[in-house]
Amino acid sequence: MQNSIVPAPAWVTPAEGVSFALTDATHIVAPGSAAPIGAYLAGLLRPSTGFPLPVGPTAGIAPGDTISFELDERPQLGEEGYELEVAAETVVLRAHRPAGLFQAVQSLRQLLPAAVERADKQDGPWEIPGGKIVDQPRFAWRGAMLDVARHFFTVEEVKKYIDAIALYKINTLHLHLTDDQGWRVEITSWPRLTTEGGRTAVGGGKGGYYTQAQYADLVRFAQERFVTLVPEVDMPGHTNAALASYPELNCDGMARPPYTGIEVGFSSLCVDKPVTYEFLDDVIRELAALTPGPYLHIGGDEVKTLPAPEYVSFIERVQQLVVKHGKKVLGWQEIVAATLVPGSVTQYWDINASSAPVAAAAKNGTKVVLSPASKAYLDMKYDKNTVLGLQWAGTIEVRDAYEWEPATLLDGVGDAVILGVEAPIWSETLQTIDEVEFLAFPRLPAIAEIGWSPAAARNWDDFGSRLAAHGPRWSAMGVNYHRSEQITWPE
Ligand code: NGO
Repeated sequence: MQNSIVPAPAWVTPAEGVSFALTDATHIVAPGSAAPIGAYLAGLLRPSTGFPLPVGPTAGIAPGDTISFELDERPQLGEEGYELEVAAETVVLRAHRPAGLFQAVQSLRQLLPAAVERADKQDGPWEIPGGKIVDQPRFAWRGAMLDVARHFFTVEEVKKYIDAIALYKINTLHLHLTDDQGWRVEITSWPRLTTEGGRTAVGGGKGGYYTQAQYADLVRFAQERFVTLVPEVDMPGHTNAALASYPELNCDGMARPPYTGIEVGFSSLCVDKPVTYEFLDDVIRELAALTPGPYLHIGGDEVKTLPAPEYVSFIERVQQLVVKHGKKVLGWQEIVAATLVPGSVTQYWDINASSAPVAAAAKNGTKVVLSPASKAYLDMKYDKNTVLGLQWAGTIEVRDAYEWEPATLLDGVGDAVILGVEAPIWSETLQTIDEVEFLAFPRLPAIAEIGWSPAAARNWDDFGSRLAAHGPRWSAMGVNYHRSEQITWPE
């Protein structure tokens, strides 16, 4: 099984000379809770192959020429592990949980020619190399983050991004929903947040926001792809859009003017006013109700205008609101200054700050998601000639994004306390999803492999040659990418 699967599976045994051919007689067998995943696979394969690919609970009278989904009893495969066996007559995808079957589909998909991703009918043959894969993730959290606050991205654009990240077994999409320049999710009890605070964007563009119905639609779309949405409402800083929408949220009772620049650190909620906590109680309650996942991200980064004790007591107060509404707290690394409730998670990002407080929090049980800005911030330029993106954490070529090891990144933050890795894209310089994709690909797959594959299976040369095969796949999917000179692209 010669393969270019990204992230690299844990264990692959090729069966030389064996292959399975997808034909107009192939059936998909997907009983019980595997049925929606069978339907998802059929939906991926039908447009380009033109085959009918019926999906049903049993193989019927002709057991050959089938792709079968099996949920099995063995818990060893965990939440997302799977086995994929490709023989001449059958393909079998096996997992303990539906999420594992979904991840198996992503591997299967990558074993087919890139043209399978096209939206219109293509010529075959559609051969899948024979062999067996046994695979499971290293880390539970493999995330991407999209900043929809600095520039707004529509529901359709976000869906396209979800489809592209799911191909790399990314299982979390963190949406940075609010910032100085815009508030992007409807809060029905505070409508001006979006009707006023949603109208701006960096550079003075028209902004936009998701109604709760649209947000719920995004949640559902992501769930169908086993991606959990993590909503972030940034606080107490990065709040100018809220401060511009409601005068009472300001200490002086005066609404702030809208902000369309890209400075950070200047805004803060008024941490002494009771109305601030009534406001946050409403926001957190409404967001929690929209969120099936366990985490709400409270931001907490870069508050330059508050004395440290006020910041700490703010975070400690807000975390109680998150708990009250049944969720766990996630926040940028600054929140570790506070005493966090058990089960909280912090996100490391700031390479210029000491990581000792993060290590100390980890020692006390706070888990860590790693997004080191100099490796995982996909809004950094590839090199000095990249037109899009920022540069404050340096430039990040594909190899830089790939060659780092989570367990040795920070002293005192080892495998046991690392929940996973996440690749953020901040959108100060990005106006279209095309531009987002340009920065995400091919670096996002590098971060995905760090999060999924066993450390011992990772190797730059091997990754580079597998990654090259994904260029034609992105072209077929209509996904923009950077043709990095570090990769020998096939076309
Ligand atoms: C920082 C800052 C963001 C910027 C981003 C740009 C964090 C957590 N806060 O990361 O507001 O958009 O850098 O790279």
